[in-house]
Amino acid sequence: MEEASDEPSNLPKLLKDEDLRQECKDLMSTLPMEPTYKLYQYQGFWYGSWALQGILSCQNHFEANDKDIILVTTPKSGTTWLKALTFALLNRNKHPHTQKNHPLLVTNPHILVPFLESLFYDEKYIVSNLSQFPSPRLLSIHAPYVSLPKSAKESNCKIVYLCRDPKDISVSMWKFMETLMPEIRGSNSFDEFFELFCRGVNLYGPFWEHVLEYWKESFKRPEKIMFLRYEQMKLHPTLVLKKLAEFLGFPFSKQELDSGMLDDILELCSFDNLRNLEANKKGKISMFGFDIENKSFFRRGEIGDGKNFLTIEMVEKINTITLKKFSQYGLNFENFTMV
Ligand code: PAP
Repeated sequence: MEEASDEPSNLPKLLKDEDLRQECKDLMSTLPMEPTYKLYQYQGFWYGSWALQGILSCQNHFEANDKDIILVTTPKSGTTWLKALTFALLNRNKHPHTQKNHPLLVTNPHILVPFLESLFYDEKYIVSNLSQFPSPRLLSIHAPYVSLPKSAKESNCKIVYLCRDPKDISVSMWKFMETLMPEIRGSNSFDEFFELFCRGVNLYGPFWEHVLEYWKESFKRPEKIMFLRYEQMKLHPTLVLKKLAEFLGFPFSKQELDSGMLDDILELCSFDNLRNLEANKKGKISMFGFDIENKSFFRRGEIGDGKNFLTIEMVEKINTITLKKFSQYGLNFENFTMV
């Protein structure tokens, strides 16, 4: 089996807003803007200035090749988990799960599988480094399908798409934002955020359109796009990991399955294991314009936690939107058949 991506080095230092490139500033001045969180609407979806610059650079400069593997997620859908699982899966020969200093034991998954938007924030970095990633390059992005770089759509690179029940996403996103921007805490702040979320105005929103684009594409090109839900991963982790390995062209052999390797990888990447590692309890990672504490990627890791925070009215509201947008496409987060 061919070996896969290992740790990329020298991740770029983030620039500040005032350092945005002129092309991005020029574009921003023409785009609709949401003032509370300073989001800009580009190609129908909402971005912070830093992500917008990253997306523009990706669109202009990223050249996907047929061997690339790109993990696409709606924010707070389990990106960190999917990164860990895919990294462990692809590197299982080079880094057996038994390895004492396995990269996942000492490094946050977001370093091992970087976001393209974050890499492309600094064009200089990308030109010099991305070509040096080992093949297959394992990368990630939050971009909607419409804004993916052309080469990612047209090449035979594989795309694994992950989303999650929007009730849980809305709460997970809010809790994450509170850790990044403590100043947003306040009695009415979540209500305002939730209203905007329901109107599709949030990072990489509208959530429902983001999901539907990939859902439809996954039927048109099932060999290229694998569509996953966080809930499937939680309820059927063994089956999902097996299918993921097959989809990516790195299936588990009978011998590997008999040895229990699949369960070992699941254990390595489990919420409790990753959350309790020093590498994830401490330290920060610079991306998307923030210094983000590694521990903020590990909060509850459960299905249905949104209901503990949302009012009955909020649950009804978001369920109604989801039903209206998704039911005609046979898509939901409660009652699905496995991949
Ligand atoms: P990102 O999109 O900003 O990278 P992402 O990793 O998608 O974040 O979201 C974090 C969510 O995944 C958190 O959900 P919660 O807020 O509802 O708790 C986090 O707890 C959960 N998560 C992280 N790692 C795992 C894991 N190994 N297994 C299950 N869930 C996980």
